[in-house]
Amino acid sequence: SHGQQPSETETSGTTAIAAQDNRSADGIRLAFLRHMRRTIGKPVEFSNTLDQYRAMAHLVRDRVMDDWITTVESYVQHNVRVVCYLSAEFLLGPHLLNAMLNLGITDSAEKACDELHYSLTQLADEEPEPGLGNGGLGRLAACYMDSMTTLEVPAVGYGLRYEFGIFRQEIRDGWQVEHSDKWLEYGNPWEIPASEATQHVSFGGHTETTKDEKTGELIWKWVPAFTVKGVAYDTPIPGYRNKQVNRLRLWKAEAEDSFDLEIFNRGDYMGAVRDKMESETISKVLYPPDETEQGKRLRLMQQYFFTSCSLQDMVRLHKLQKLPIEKFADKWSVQLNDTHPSIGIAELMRILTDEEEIGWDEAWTITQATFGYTNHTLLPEALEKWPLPIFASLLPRHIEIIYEINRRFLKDMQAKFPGDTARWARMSLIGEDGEKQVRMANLAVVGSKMVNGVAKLHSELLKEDTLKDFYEAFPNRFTNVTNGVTPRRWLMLADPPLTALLNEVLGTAWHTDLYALRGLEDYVDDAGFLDKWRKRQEESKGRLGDFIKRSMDVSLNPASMFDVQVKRIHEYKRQHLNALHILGLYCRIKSGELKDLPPRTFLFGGKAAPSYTYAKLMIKLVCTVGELVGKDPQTKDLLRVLFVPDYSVSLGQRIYPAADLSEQISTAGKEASGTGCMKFMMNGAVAIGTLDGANIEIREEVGEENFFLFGLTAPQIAEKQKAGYRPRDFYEKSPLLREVMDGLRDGRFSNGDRDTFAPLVRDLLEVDRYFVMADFDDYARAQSEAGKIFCDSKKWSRMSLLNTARSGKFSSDRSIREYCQNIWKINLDR
Ligand code: B1H
Repeated sequence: SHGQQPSETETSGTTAIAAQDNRSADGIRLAFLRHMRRTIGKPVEFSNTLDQYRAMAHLVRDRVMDDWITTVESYVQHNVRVVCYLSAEFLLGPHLLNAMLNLGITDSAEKACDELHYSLTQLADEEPEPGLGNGGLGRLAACYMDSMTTLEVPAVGYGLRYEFGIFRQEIRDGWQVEHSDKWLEYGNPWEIPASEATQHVSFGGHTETTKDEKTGELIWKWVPAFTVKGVAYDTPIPGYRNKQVNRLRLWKAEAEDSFDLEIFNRGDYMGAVRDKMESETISKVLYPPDETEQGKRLRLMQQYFFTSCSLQDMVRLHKLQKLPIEKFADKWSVQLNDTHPSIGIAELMRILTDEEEIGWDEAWTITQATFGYTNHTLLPEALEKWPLPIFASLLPRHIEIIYEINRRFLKDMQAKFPGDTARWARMSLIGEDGEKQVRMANLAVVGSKMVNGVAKLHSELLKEDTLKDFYEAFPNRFTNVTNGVTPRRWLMLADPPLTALLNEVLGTAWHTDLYALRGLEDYVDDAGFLDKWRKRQEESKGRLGDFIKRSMDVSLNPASMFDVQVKRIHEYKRQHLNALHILGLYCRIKSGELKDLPPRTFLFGGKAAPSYTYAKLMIKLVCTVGELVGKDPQTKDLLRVLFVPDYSVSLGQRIYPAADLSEQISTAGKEASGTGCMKFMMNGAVAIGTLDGANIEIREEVGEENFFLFGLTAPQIAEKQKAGYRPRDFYEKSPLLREVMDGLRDGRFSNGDRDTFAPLVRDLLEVDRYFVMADFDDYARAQSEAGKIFCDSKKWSRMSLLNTARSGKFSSDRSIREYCQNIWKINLDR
């Protein structure tokens, strides 16, 4: 068999047992020893844990590579249609244990480790997490790669190989401090450079036209100022137990060798170095802050760089397979993960018209048939718009193409909506209010065959509001695909004891058909099983408690309710609402009003954008509340508030299984979907939340009696906004809110410091864009209800079990099936 690697037995020296197959414990142990010698280059007895992790990673990679080769061969042989998922972020999380899980070699690896006297989990903890994403959007891309491969959808993920991922967060005196993330410092065993795929991407310069001598047609030529080399690094993505492996291809920017030399030879040494630096800066860091002109320009360069490399790569592969370029859209289905890669629409037009010399109309038909656009946010400040001067100077040919797309598009709209000049102006790809801008969302909608939101409500709001004009012009272009998360990482990897319990009663079908978890409902009145359910929940909390003790030296009470909010820190996600509610509890305990409160542990985690001052103040608020309630003898046994620093995928895997209550408290209409809510649900946490994003669908699935609902609805919010919202009215009406806000203003909670939180208090009482004041009382009501039910442990376990049982819809396998059916037109039952 070809899986066999003879050298494993050849070099082992210590044992006569040949590796019968490379998935056995013996096979793994021998491969480990071989990599320790040949890849790490150390006698095993001198190796440290990092060496051991690396040796293990390499042998697991070998096993993934075998399946990769056969997958690629079969794709080429069958000339399959390929999905290209273009995303500026892929937040993969650690590979080692995930790859073992998907290959089905975890038990063998554990056994091999036992024999070598190592702990597999300790080895795995050495892996630096590839933090190539900010939050939900990047993690979604990673879940989709897992599901596409598991469902055997031929797919390539295309993105940027950032040298520095999302910053590492430290909390110092309650304030966030950022450190750079050197995830590549000791090499990355999970990637393979693909030299054949190197691309060249141009920037700047000007365009020229010449007349074709025979036809008299105008020929456009882009004369760029400089080019940058794109080097491909591939990471294999294994499917779940199906021997399929897809490719994640990330581009690294490097200086063009010849280009450097040319300047260098002219004697402009500084210039050569500067250009080299500028080239390599493109893939240096994940999303540099874009407030400055320089930052904006760099970000646009990143987007164009990886999108152009990716499209050129598709064209290269297309031709390699001798397919006619006119059939591009039959072969490739390109999904735009938000507008970040939407410049690809103009880039494909450029490639087809300027380079492949296809006529405009045909090129446009191909382009539109190629792309799909997923929108991830309604927040106006997150809808990308590029100042025209920056855009035109970096991409002079693309701006011409966009003007031409726009000219034709507006002509259609003028025919469709005669006289409606205001509508034309709103729909134009070029914004003319104030400084001229290129509107990337408009470009993405106009250039795609399908547009989707990421949860039912979000997709409706897109049609009713943000993209209303476009919906009215192209109603059939709009659809919804509710997000999902992969149960392999978020249930099986995150919670092995729960997985074992589920396997025991349900078998293993749920691993790839999460709806099979419904079978759990048979046990909902089984007192013995509910007891088991509660015990395993307590064990999960104990495991997280051990970790927090080890890493933060804080002891948690596993009998208390674990009430968790982990996600990016943002005003619309309202971590401050959570903190203010805790201050409310504090006040009521101090006044003697609250006595028999069930003890609670409030856990927070998440990063604030480095330039987002308000969000950083929200972290400080949480930490201040934590110190206050933790020191006060009257509250310290009842309330514990902890901000867990440096939230990440791997930390999430520790936290979700231990949560009792899941905080999903965004202002209605603001969270496009949310995906953390789904991870909590699968792991049996009950949600407290608003009617926002995927919460609505979670509540629909789990039943209203198993969800703690509160707060204004999206239409109520919109109405309040129109009528003129006055947060102070709510402050005046609610005695508890008044006590909390007054206390915060007067320094009662911060050792007399009245300054730190003054901006926050002022904002909440005077502006409160996210309706924290309006929702405070109802949130406190829902919280107290949750607290009461938690005291009835049987009732709570029942709710918890039903959350897991009814989480089937939220598998990313279901999402990917819908993308295949409604957007990519890929038949899954081949
Ligand atoms: C989401 C983003 C996002 N929506 C801009 N938009 C970024 C926008 O660095 N940037 O410029 C980064 C990220 N991220 C999230 O996507 C939504 O807020 C969530 O509700 C949703 O679940 C997630 C996945 O669809």
